[in-house]
Amino acid sequence: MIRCTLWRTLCALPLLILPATVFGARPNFIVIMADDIGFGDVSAYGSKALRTPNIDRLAAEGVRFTSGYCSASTCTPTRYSFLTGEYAFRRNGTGIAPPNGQLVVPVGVPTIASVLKSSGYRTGVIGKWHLGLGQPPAPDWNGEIKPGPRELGFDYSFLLPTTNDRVPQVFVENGRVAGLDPKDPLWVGDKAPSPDHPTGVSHRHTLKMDWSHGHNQTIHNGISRIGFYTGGQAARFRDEDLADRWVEKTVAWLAAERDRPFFLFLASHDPHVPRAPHERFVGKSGLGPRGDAILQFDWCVGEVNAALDRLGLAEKTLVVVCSDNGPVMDDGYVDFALEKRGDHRAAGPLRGGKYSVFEGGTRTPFIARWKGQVAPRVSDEIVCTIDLAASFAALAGEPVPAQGFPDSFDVSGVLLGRPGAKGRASLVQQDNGQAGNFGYRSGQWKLVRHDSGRAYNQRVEEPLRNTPVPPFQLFDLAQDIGESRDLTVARPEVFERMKSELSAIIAAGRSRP
Ligand code: NG6
Ligand code: CA
Repeated sequence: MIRCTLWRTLCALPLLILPATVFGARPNFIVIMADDIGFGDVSAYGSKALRTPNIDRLAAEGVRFTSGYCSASTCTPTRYSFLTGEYAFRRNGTGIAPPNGQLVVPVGVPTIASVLKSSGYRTGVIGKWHLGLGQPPAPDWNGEIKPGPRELGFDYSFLLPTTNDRVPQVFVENGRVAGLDPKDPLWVGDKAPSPDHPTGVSHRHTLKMDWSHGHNQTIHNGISRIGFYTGGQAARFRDEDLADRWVEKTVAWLAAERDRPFFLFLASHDPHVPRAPHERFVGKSGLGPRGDAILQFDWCVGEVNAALDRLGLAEKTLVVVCSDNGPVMDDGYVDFALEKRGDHRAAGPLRGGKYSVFEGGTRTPFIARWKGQVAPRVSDEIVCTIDLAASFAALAGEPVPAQGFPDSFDVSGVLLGRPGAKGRASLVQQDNGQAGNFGYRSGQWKLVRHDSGRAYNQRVEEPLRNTPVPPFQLFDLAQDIGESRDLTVARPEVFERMKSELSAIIAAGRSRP
């Protein structure tokens, strides 16, 4: 009898030691990733011109990070790192994916989705994918498109395959083009299918939004794009309906999965070009289509919030709102983002934006809310989208595979606003990945390295240009958040230390011990 009681007590001990989240109360996870939203673009981060009440509500009920980052200043590498927990600069081919690009994440590598799936979570991705699909030479647009999200651990997927300024404008649901009529096959290519194929050059006068650079090939819905396609007419969507469709699919998926633990990656396209939000948002921001698209994103966040409340899930779900890279004004279409911005500063006080390794390229709004679990707070701990893999695994009580998530740190304590919890000590920031440009933040210090000697978008409020830049710069972010006073000469010891730490992280192949 005594032995039996002792045995029971011993068995119960590990359960007492485990955090509450591991036993009995594992949260659901939703990551809502915006596309090109900047640090200064939402009112919780100081925007006066744009009011974003739904994002602000999450911030007021959760943790609002002032040093929340994505790992790259373009889309594909940030998404690669978010899924795999690996810095994208470690893998070739992770730069901006082309229209017919194949899946850039190797099948078999642990992903945030596969790890949560093996931990008993239902997993879904809805929205912009832009990580390539299928195998060489091109995705099988008229058949089964694989490998794709399913092979990476997602039970459900409803995707815009690339990015909406690239062809084709169709949804891929669970590996097939949704609504495709087999009698009208979809063809996608990088050369014009015939000499008389209408393009943004030959039919420029018919466009409802003109292009400013690139984006002048196949026309759909009055907007010319990057790449060529024909057919698949019944499957094509209107740009204006993208956000509505994703909200619809999200709400339905949440309702279906409400009784099981789930992980949803909801990848918005706002405010990426072409900025064509639904008609009900047009003219509402006063800042032109870019501002209107941000209001549409805020609306999406509100709809997800409302669904969580309605389904009784708000207190069971950790919601993260973040971005895939910083802001850009003219990104290829004449939508007057720069001309109509007024006093609005998309990157807030930060220097640089999309395509750049200055802070504005990767430091963005970043909010985590698990309603009722934490006292709301503002945190200046460093967190990054690359850390969500290890952090969610920890909250799910699932060990990280030995070779998996090599650059992802468990920052779950700070995501939950736990007093005294620490974020990362340092973070490597990259651009699209080809030019050998890096940012390296460690504590208050920021090293900027440009092997190429040039940088895009050094000032987001100026026209997008690739301009000369010194090979190294050092900034003290505590004094100079706008990265304007180079301290490489004044602080040689910090400069040397930062340089060698960055090189060591790049050479080591992994940064998580
Ligand atoms: C660039 C495009 C830009 C955008 C970007 C990808 C040109 C001139 N520019 O090459 O418009 O599509 O790629 O953006 O074509 S991202 O947010 O998906 O990374
Ligand atoms: Ca983007």
